Amino acid sequence: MAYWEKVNSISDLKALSMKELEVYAEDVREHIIDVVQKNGGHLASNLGSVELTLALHYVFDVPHDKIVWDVGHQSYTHKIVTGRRDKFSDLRKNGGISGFPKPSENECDSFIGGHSSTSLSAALGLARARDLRGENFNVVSVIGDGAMTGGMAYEAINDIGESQEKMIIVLNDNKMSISPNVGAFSNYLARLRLSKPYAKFKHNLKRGVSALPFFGDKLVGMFERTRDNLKSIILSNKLFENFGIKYYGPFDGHNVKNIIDIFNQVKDENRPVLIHLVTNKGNGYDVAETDAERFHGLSPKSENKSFCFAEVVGDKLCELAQKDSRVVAVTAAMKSGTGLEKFFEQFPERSFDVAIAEQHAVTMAAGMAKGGLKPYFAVYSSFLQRGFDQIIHDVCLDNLPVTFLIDRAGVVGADGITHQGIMDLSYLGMIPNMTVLTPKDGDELNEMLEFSLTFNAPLAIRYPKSFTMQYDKVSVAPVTDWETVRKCDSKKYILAVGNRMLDIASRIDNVNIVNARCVKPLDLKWLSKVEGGSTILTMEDNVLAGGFGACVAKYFSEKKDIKVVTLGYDGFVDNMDIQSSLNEAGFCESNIKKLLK
Ligand SMILES: Cc1ncc(C[n+]2csc(CCOP(=O)(O)OP(=O)(O)O)c2C)c(N)n1
Repeated sequence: MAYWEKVNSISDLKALSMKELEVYAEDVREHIIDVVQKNGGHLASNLGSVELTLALHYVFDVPHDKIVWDVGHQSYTHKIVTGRRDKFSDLRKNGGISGFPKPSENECDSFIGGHSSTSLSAALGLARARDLRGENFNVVSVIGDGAMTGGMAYEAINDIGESQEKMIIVLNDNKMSISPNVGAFSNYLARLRLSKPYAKFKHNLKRGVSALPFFGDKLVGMFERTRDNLKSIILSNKLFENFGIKYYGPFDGHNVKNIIDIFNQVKDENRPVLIHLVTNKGNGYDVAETDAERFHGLSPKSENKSFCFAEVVGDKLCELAQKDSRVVAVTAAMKSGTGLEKFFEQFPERSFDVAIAEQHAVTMAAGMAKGGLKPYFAVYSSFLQRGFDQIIHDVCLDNLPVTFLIDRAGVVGADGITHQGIMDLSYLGMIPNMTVLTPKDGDELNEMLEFSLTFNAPLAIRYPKSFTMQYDKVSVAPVTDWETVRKCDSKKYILAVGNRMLDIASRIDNVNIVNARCVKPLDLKWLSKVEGGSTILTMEDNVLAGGFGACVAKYFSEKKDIKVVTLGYDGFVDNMDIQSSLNEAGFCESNIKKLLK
């Protein structure tokens, strides 16, 4: 830990020699391993980006220069060197530092991160703002090969290439998304990587000749032209250059000295440039290097093991696929997180990983449904926000039978504000033709999946990562009807949405508890029976605006003798543990009892 304590600021970092920088990189790596093993977090991605981050900070000056991290899950080294070293042990803990770039946390985080493929657009925006305001600084986007598969990245490249704005794109190519990267772009990068020896030769040659007296610059010019010709022979497709973005690489992304040289060479170029760095995900930690997928994201040591909805999904989808050949599964680079691994093994020809492309996944699934298949798109709630228009325009307008299996719904804990799945009931609830179900446990999810097979319209089933208890089955009614799980002699009712809310509600005495498992459409039969003088409390792991409670309140808006109280979130939830998020929103016994009085 020789340099961990000594490097207190970026100027300390810049004062290190190349040798010292290499030792410091190892210190940083050890601390990252140590903290992430306790607190959870994105281990492999961060181990792979230590050197490139140190090199960036060695050459550029934040916050004057702007570094935009794509997804931002790989920004731990950046956090450590930008004044957050002493808080690093509280990574991803409430009151500690976020696992993603967060401008409100530190001025060196130039842009929010969490969702993939946004950095090129954000960086271009910053560059345009800089120029229009007559300012002078560098803008650097750091984007992974996985994040490069998202549609926004191509929209940005299209714009960047034409605009010719001065900006630097660092492509961190570790051949992996969470799983091994997929798609034609990934294949293209593999071809570029094969040209590696050439790139090294080119770099060394250029450095050598530019040092020659008198003729050095001319030779460099000649070399540049020859190099471009050579390159067009060696590389059949100069994708970036054809888009107007100067390409350099591929280079070894762990050779900190070389990367510093490269950044120094390009930082004054007055046009968009892309530096292609090849890195190892999990670099320097054997187990993480060998199994980068498992070490992509670790859960905190303290997390209690409960039942996983994703496992139920995996098993049941395989069963459905056995009996119905129309069943196909779609993921946007989240095969393991959403429970589809088994399906991918058993039905490879009916499994589709479309890369980090949620919008495309939605419309592609709509096409599959139109073509006679029964697609299931398994996706995290917050990432499905990307496909909002596609759900409206491509799925629901034509009433197509696409089933959305929405995992990580509700508050998510340590991933924090960018990953909360608390908007889906609102944005799905407002779309005509969409049906929205929320299971109370694994058995009910099975029932809903069974129901989905014959349901011939858009359907969303939303659930958090896990459930802790299995409820008794009390109703044989269809899953679109609400289920009274506790009946008592009272005119007070809790309408609870999903397992988390039911778990909390079941701790409250003397109140009727209803499993409001079909959020859309509302169970009008049940609602029409509510008598005057009743109090209804709705509970949902979702924002209040446009949510379930808002719909129930609207239903009763004319009935002045029925009191409706709604519990949910007021806005963004900036917490990194689930219990604090629930408590702060008032999902605790004392508050619920007060509201029911
Ligand atoms: C819109 C969106 N979809 C999915 C994810 C989940 N996710 C986080 S990191 C990641 C892989 C990113 O791969 P890459 O950019 O190559 O970075 P690496 O982890 O390999 O360094 C994915 C799919 C996300 N953050 N945002």
